[in-house]
Parts: sequence; structure tokens; C-alpha cells
Amino acid sequence: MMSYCSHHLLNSSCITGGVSAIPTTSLPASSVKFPQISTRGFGNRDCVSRRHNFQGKSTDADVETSEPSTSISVNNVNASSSGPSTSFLSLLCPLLKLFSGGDPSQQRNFTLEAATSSLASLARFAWGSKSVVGSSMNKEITSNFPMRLQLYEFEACPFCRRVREALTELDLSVEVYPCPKGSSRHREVVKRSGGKEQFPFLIDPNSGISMHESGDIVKYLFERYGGGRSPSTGLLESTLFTGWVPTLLRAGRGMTLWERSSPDPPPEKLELFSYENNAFARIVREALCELELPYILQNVGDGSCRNDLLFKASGSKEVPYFIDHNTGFQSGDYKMIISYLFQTYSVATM
Ligand SMILES: N[C@@H](CCC(=O)N[C@@H](CS)C(=O)NCC(=O)O)C(=O)O
Repeated sequence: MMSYCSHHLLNSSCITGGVSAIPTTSLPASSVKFPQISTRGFGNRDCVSRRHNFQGKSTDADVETSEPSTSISVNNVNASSSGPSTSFLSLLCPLLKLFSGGDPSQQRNFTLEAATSSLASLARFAWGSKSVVGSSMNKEITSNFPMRLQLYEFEACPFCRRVREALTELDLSVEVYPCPKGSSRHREVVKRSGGKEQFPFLIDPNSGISMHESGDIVKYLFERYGGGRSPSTGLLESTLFTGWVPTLLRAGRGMTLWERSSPDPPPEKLELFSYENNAFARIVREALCELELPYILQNVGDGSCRNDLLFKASGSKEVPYFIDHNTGFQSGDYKMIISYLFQTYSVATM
């Protein structure tokens, strides 16, 4: 039996594929293989608040099974506020909710999906596509700050996108806690820890800092994890110009909780190799968000120090690559991944 070691950068939390029956009803018989067969190859390749009482729990060395501690100190390092332009964008999300794209579990027109997501990638130019820190520097930074960042966000939010782009560029692996509209599990944590329901919200267990405001988060991340670099040119300003375009093109996908999503997260976190501006990885992240499934986001932009890890897991360097440590399912085919997710993590099948 094959085992997969989630040894991201440090050591391991090895999970042996060994779970049997997962309903696969509406999938073609050949399309899902459990638990140990990698389906890569079918892929689409083209593309908180007690001060000083922080309890960081997860590290790169472990794949956490529980929700993060809520007993953390709130410390917004910069209190810069949003201007009128960002306020305008904040209004866009609720507006888009009005025409968000129907039942995400239903059969989709994948040509349209791929086209709209590819256009969304074009709109974001090169942001969120490559690592801007050298891999040796990244290894050094990671060993100095071994605990994984925790990001509370939702896929369709343009401000969250800016932070995810920075994370790809800084080659950081994070725990993502999706907070789609209509959900409460992770939103409660943000409310308790940050004092308000606003996204993105970052918790850095390495420093005990948590913060709202995407611009502040990006600056903080570059300062702390970017080896002194400033945020990439245009990254901070770009949200206003094209940050909302993917949200529009994707018709609000990755914004709202799917009504039949399972009420409880799986015991082991899911794991996704992705980079922010990959058109197919975006579609998988949207599904994870709509299902409110926490996952480890292994950013593997161009030049990432995580390429070897990805290659070990999948035999290829292409993203997306998804692993469910609960069942042993793993795949590099975005269509298969989303079918799997909506079947496995719906109320009907849990
Ligand atoms: N200035 C903030 C704006 C953040 C913001 O407005 N986020 C929206 C989503 S696009 C939000 O949290 N809305 C509340 C909600 O979704 O419940 C930032 O840059 O982070």
C-alpha cells in the first residue's frame, strides 16, 4: 500500500491510504481511483483575545486535525485603513452574490469554466505566478519560522486574492480556513479573534500577530518573509484595477457556502498544491471554499522550493494537485477533484 508523506519542508505526518468506500455515484467509473492511485496525467495542464497568550498549534511538520486555537493575541501591526476605492470594492462582493453561479455540484460546462478562469488569470497578469524569493532564502526563512500561517478568506474576495498572490510570490505554505458567505465555522473564529467579520484575516503563529486589512497583511508578509523585499510592483495597487475581474468572470464562484456541504470538516486537513494565478487550481480552490473545507495550501509558483515535494507526491511538477489524507484520494485533474469534493463532502455522503 502506498503511503504519502506530507513532509512539507520539515518532516512527516505520513498517512497510509486505507479508506475504502467513498460514494462515486455520478462519476464515470474510471474517473476516481481510491485510495492510492494517483490520477495525475488526466490533468489540464495549460495552463484573537488574550494578549501574549498565543497558542500556535500547527507547524509545517504536522498536518493538523483540528481547528486552530482561538486563544491568540490580536495585534494589528499597522492600522492603515482602506480608502474610498477599497470601500467600493467591499460593496462589490455582496452585489456579486446576487448573481453567483448556481449549484456548484451540478454538471458544468468545463470549456466555459476553463475559459473564464484563464481570462481571470490574464487579468491578474503575473501576480501570484512565481516565487520572488530564491529557494535557498526560502528554506532559511522557513526554518526560522516553522509554523504555518493561517489565512481566513474566501476565494472570490479581491482583497483575499491579493494576499494569496503575495503568499505565492513569497513561496509560503499556509493553512486556509475558507469563510464563504453563509458559513459560520471559521467566521466565528475571525469574529472572536479579530473582532469583526472581515476578510482576509491572517494569523501568524510564529509572531503571535493577527491582522485584518489586505494591504497591511501583504506589507507584513513581505517584511517578515520576503528577506527585506518590498511588495512586487503593482501588487498593492492592482486590486483596485483588476482584482475584482476574476470575481466577475467567475460569476461569484468561491463566494457562498454550498447548501449541502457537510457541517463538519474532515479530521485531517486536505492538501492542495497550487499557485494563485493558475486557472485550474482556482476552480479547485473555489470548490474547497464553497464546501468550507480547511486545507493546506502548498504554493508552488514558478521557482518554488516546493517543486520537489510536489514531484514526489505526483510524479509531475504541474498544479493543481490535490490530496485527501482522510481517504487516500489524490488527483491532478481539476474536474475529477471537484467531482470528488462535492460527492465526498456533502451531507448526503458523510
Ligand atoms: N480594506 C479591506 C477590505 C476587506 C473587505 O471589504 N472584505 C470583504 C469581502 S470582499 C468582507 O470581508 N466582507 C464581509 C463578509 O464577507 O462578510 C481589506 O483590504 O482587507
